[in-house]
Amino acid sequence: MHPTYQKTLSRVADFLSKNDDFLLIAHDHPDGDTIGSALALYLFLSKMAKKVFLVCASPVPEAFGFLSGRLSFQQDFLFGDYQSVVLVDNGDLKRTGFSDRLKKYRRQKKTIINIDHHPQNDIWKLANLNLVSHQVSSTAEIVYELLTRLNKSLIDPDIATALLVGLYTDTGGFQHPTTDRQCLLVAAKLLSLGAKLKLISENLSGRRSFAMLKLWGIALKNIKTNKELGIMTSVITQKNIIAAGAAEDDLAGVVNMMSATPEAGIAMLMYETSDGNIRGSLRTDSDKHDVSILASCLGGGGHKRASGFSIKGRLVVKDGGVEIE
Ligand SMILES: [Mn+2]
Repeated sequence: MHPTYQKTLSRVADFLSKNDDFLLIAHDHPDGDTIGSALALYLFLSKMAKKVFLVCASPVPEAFGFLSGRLSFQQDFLFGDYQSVVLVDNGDLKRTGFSDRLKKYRRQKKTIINIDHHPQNDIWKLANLNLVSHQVSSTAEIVYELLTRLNKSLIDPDIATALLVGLYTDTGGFQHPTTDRQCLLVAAKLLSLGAKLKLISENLSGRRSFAMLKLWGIALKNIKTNKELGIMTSVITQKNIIAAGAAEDDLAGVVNMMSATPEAGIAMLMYETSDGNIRGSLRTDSDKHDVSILASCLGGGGHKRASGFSIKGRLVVKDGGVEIE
């Protein structure tokens, strides 16, 4: 690992042990990595008898209901109450859901720590410490190293399970190419600390509701391929979501299923959100493509193989094609 990373790891560990009061922020529309990593940090710092507040601007999806401590997530916080902030897996400032308050914290010279594995972004300037590695599968891997540095004996089965959720979800259930030796080594260590892998896979991979299957059916029916460009797309409107009795969260996994087909160099799923936006998820299983470039053209971002964007508007299906209005 890079020497600067190791140095920052020590500095962050030092800061966490010497200070007593932290606001932890998971990104909005949270995934398993931000939820698991932030929750693990929350449970761990609470065991160290620190004052910790855990926040995520969006509700935590029901699928994560099996995690103990999940109810500790709050959707908002009081500005004046905290001395330092830890951003976990946030990717960029907008995704924190609290850009303005974080900029104010910065002006008040409060300490902001950024723990992440996303590409460099606008948080880097704002944060005092950037504990970032691009070589890891997930932010949870970084948090595991940090907690080990602080006091490994405090990692109990609940904390280990939360961290394993991060590794598991960001690697698509240990299937993406980011599932390397280091990732599996950390996963093995988490298992020996009591992490419950079966509980995770049952809740996050196995479980599909009737509404979810109905919605997937619509998404799969709407698939179109452009052979020249090697792009496979599908769309879901709010009407589709309502007709299936489903929720937006139920679409998680559809785009991965699309990108696994040999015809799809790139897979893209666009769906309407209830607040008048169109969210796009992009995936590729091929080294030849970098979907984060495509996502950033549309004001979004992410990783080479998985990224997304959000734009104002709605989807209009016309003559077998789709337009954005
Ligand atoms: Mn992540």
